[in-house]
Amino acid sequence: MFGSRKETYCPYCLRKINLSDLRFFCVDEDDNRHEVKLSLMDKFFKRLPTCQRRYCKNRGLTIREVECKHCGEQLPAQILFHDKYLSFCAVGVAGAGKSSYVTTVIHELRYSNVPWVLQAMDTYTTELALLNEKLVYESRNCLIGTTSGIAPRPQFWTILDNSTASQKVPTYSLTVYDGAGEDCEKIGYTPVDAKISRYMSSARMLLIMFDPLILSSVQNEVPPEILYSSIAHERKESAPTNMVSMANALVNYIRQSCNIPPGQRIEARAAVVLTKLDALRDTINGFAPDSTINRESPHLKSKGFVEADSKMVDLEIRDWLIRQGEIAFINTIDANFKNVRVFGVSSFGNPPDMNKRLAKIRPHRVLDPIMWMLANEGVIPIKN
Ligand SMILES: Nc1nc2c(ncn2[C@@H]2O[C@H](COP(=O)(O)OP(=O)(O)OP(=O)(O)O)[C@@H](O)[C@H]2O)c(=O)[nH]1
Ligand SMILES: [Mg+2]
Ligand SMILES: [Zn+2]
Ligand SMILES: [Zn+2]
Repeated sequence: MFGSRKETYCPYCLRKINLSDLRFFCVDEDDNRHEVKLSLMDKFFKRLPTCQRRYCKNRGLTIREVECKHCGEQLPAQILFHDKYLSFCAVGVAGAGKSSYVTTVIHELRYSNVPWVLQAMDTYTTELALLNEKLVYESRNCLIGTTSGIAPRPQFWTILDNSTASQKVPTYSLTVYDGAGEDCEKIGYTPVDAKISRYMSSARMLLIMFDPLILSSVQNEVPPEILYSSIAHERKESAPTNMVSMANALVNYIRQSCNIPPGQRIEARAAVVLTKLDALRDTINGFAPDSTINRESPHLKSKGFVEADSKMVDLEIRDWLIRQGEIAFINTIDANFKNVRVFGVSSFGNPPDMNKRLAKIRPHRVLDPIMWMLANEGVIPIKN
């Protein structure tokens, strides 16, 4: 499951794949889709095949469509040719802020001063990123809830690592799963649930998104207009308030699908991410103005992952969660995952207004969990 770094997995059925596990198709203008087999040379050079059909307009061109032999799902052709296979899966109750978070992370990775270049591998990823980016950054509207009842379609990105001076630019494939909270809350035994749980169990990092605004202790303190604007109203009816039962459902599912006995901790990294930090700014029981969590993230500037800063943030938020009575949630996560780190983020930087319109987007610490994953995968150095 969590194999060595050079291995590639089908992001849908999670089988380990190489060239011979794929089927290739040439699609010419007349929509005459036909299969193209690998030649011996293709296999030897580990390269994509070219169409050899006699009168095909694409003869001699590299194929564009690839599917997994095992599950039949379409994959981006480049997926095999990366130095590392990274993936994360955002889970959390409905309206926790998962999609907003993913949107700002992708935006930060693409447009702020980071040493990486991000490229979408397929049109679905390109279009979704464009749509969400327009909504949030240009129209300044909140996103609407992710469609539930279907397994989330993975988003495929290539990261080009510009931080090394070597001639060959290392590339990493980054798969992002962002499903509907409604589906994570009541995960059962339908085929869709099985698919979602497979995604969760295969991810190299789980982002367990924790919405502080579901806690009654917080609801009593946050000004009503901020509470109103920071909650997903279309989800209000179904919104559960219990992170512990969600955490339990989550770990049971991962255990089952990966066959991990109860006494053994799950290997996947778990980043617990407290969202919507901006909404807590003026609460008495919130974080002190000079606390580490309120300071600017130091990682990018330090060109690495600053362990001391991250550990401090982890402590501050754990302490805060305990003060809110959420010790059972933290215990559940700690008891089940080998590697847990707690983070706090604000995707927007400010709460939306009463009409759910956003001010200029100023993400706070959104890249921290991603930098933790990159540091642990050896992509960026750990600074002590
Ligand atoms: N104040 C504040 N509110 C936020 C922030 N991020 C998200 N929200 C609010 O939370 C609501 C839900 O955000 P989404 O990103 O759609 O949540 P989700 O977890 O993807 O929800 P589902 O797709 O339904 O599971 C938004 O409409 C915003 O009102 C944030 O950084 N600050
Ligand atoms: Mg969503
Ligand atoms: Zn597959
Ligand atoms: Zn052809």
